[in-house]
Amino acid sequence: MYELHYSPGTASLLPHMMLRELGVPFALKLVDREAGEQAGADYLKLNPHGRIPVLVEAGKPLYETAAIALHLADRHPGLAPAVGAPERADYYKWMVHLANTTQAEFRSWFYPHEYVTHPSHLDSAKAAAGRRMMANFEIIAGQLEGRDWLLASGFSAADLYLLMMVRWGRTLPRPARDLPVLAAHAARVLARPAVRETFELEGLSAPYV
Ligand SMILES: N[C@@H](CCC(=O)N[C@@H](CS)C(=O)NCC(=O)O)C(=O)O
Repeated sequence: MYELHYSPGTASLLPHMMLRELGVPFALKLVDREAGEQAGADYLKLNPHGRIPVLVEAGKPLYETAAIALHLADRHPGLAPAVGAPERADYYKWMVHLANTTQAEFRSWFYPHEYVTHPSHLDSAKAAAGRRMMANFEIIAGQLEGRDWLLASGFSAADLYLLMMVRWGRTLPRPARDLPVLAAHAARVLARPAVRETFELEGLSAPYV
């Protein structure tokens, strides 16, 4: 059985939604961020970077949100096009873009102190991160225009990833949900019972994005 080390609303939200969508058994292990548990010796054995999430499978820890997501989608059918299918390339594009650009950029929005050497540069670093994020969301919205899901083949793990990004994007000067295409997409994903259940179990309250 899988064990998901999580903290409400953080990057663990993606694998948590996926596990519920896939209907596979798993146990949740809360990482107490307030107490700094992610930097403690026990957690560092699971992820030496001290970041959430970690998925433990048969005693073996796997870290990096996207790696966990790709692995779960490979192990259990339903959230990704088959290997070799035409939409598989788009699936890779979205999963990597959301991980490598959108989520990575959020690190500089939420943790700007990691990106400057002097506190006087903090506001500027955060403002620049916000600008990059908003531009990124505009491009994603343009790509999604006229369709229900990111992939032509239908709903996939990439849509869950985008929902998590749009949720985090509610803190930007112009929230991601202000782009109507993204708000409509988020509403579609949030209408899924497994997604609602995940949000409720994590104690996340509306408005979700
Ligand atoms: N690239 C990592 C980043 C994960 C990450 O930044 N997680 C945040 C929560 S959303 C975290 O653990 N923050 C605590 C910290 O950095 O001390 C991944 O995708 O797993």
